[in-house]
Amino acid sequence: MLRPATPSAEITLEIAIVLTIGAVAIFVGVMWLLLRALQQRERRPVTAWKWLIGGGVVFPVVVLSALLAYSTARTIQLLPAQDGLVIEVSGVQWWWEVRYRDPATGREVRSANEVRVPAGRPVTLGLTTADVIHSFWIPALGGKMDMIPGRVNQLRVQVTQPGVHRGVCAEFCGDQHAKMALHVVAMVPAEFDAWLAAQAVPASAPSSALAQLGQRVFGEQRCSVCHSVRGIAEALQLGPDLTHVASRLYLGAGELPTRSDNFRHWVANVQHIKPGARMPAYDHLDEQALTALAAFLDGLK
Ligand code: HEC
Ligand SMILES: [Cu+2]
Repeated sequence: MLRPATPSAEITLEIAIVLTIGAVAIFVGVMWLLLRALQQRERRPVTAWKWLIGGGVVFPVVVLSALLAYSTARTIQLLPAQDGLVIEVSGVQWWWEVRYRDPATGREVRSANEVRVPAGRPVTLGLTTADVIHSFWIPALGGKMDMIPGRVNQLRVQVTQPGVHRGVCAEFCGDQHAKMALHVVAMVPAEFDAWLAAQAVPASAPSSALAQLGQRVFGEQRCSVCHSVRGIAEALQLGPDLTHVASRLYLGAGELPTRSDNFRHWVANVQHIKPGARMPAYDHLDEQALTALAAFLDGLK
């Protein structure tokens, strides 16, 4: 929050600072008057009315009206311009589904746990949920918005500079609520366009023998009931789309950095890493099957 990455977050921070300084100044003033009053022995009833009217009516009306006018004027500037780019983010126990539209074909491109945006361009995030109420909160972007069943709430953001910002679910949503992080990755616009075009492409068939074995294990173990790998397996979307899973920064909603050994660790120990997660652990698989699965997943760049 203290390092704002969007113009709206800067405005929010400025309002917070002004209000805090005002509150502290008034508090110190009141305490000073209180101290003076306690020290004063003699009573002077003549000035009491002045204090009541001045300090009790005139001062609060003037100060609160000024602060109201200021914060209203600033809050109106919070909304960036509307732009064509819309990204849908859906909260799921306990991860985030992210959907883009491919500008070339108009088709939907699914990803997870990571919202990529072009820096400097306004983006509208359509926020909803697949199950219970979640809350989308990226402190550096300002604003926190609930994700409510059957509704799409809009959050408009414009990230100034390229960079990565971490966020969390800010509404208790069950067992693994605390392990439900997501990242906003702001990219140079040209890189973003290239990235989105690459995400829209289906997964390519694995080339190494190990990864090919991994793809077989993926089919045999029925991972494809829950996970789509576009071009290889179509699923019910109960779990994150894995078409380009290896190109994401983290696995399991911010739990593990994406690395080959972490794919293996995740698949075998998901119920230790995120107890209660809606994916069974595959600790019964042998070394070779796990290594092959990891090679297959790691190839999904
Ligand atoms: C019953 C549905 C289901 C099955 C079957 C399933 N998964 Fe999952 N998987 C999930 C869910 C749900 C998540 C998200 C868990 C979370 O982060 O809370 C997940 C997450 C993952 C992730 C992390 C993805 C990311 O972007 O964070 C990987 C990798 C993964 N699964 C691989 C597999 C593999 C490999 C198999 C088969 C051996 C498998 N899954 C079987 C539901 C399933
Ligand atoms: Cu949540």
